[in-house]
Amino acid sequence: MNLKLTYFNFPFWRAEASRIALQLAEIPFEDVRPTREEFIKMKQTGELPYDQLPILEVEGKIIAQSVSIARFCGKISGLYPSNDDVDAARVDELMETANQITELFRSSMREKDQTKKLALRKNLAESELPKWLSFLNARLSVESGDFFVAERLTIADLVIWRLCSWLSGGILDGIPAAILNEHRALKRHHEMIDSIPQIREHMKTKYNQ
Ligand SMILES: N[C@@H](CCC(=O)N[C@@H](CS)C(=O)NCC(=O)O)C(=O)O
Repeated sequence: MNLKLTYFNFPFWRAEASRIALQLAEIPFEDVRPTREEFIKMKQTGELPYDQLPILEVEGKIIAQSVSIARFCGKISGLYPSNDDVDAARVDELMETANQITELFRSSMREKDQTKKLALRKNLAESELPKWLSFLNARLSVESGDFFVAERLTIADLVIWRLCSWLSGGILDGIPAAILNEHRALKRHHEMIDSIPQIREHMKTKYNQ
């Protein structure tokens, strides 16, 4: 299968979960990482269905929207439940939740005034994120296993792990790096995925992280 995955050169969940799923399954793909200027050109040429990244090209057909791409990559990589519709729906649920949490940042990302931006982030750090991270923490505990769904690694684990790395990476103004600490199951999950040897090696090689 001819696959070309296009996203910026950073390990955000929107593409990184799919990149890692394909890599773990040893499925070759073209890993395209455009600069901002190249991204603007892509928008001008009309090749992005929603003027956004990531996109995945499969045999010449374009798929957009991170969750659709992750679901597709999860399926072909064996990281999406194939014979249990409830487990599959749980994976979808978690990826939609990652999207919803990410969207909480949209207005503060766009805010140019630093004081207003920090006020928006304060609300995220003190109210919205603790609430949503508690929800995720509780969903993890439901399974009483190490993974979110079906007691094995799925694409949802990779998505939530990258989301949590972003939230606790100390790179978001106004969001403390300790944001995960209260959420014990989620933090344990994050450390567990982070220490899977192939994932560790990938993060070290690609991003020196
Ligand atoms: N709903 C889209 C959102 C994608 C998105 O927000 N992509 C960002 C990068 S993380 C982007 O393309 N930003 C550039 C822009 O919107 O101009 C998805 O799920 O993929």
